[in-house]
Amino acid sequence: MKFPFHTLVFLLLAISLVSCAKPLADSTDSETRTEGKSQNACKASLKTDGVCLDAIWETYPTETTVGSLLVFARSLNSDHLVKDFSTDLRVTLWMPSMGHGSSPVKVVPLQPGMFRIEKVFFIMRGDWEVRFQTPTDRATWALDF
Ligand SMILES: [Cu+2]
Repeated sequence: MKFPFHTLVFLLLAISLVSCAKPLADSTDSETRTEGKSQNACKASLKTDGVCLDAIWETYPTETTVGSLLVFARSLNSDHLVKDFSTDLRVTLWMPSMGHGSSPVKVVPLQPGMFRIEKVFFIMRGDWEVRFQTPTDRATWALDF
């Protein structure tokens, strides 16, 4: 069975248009995602302090080894490090579904606005909270381990 020539041209054109349209749609999507990401990167918002706590794993914990977390105090209004952020940051681990904590972590101030949270150990798999507390505010980062 043969198609008329103009049908073939039309089909090829349609296919090329579809294949062109996809990357364009993808790039629009990824731009939106990138914009959203900088907001999502705020793991815990200290709204009274006006500080967003960004956190990245330096070492991800396992069921038998401790992890460490780098925490950056970023201004809620800009992407700037809050260089006078209180060094009196307290951090605890909590499993909300079962109502228990874990062993104490160690908060190491690296420079104003930057901390390393050491000895992060989750004693079981499941839902956990990293609870941040300053003298004037508190915030929680919920995660699955
Ligand atoms: Cu538990």
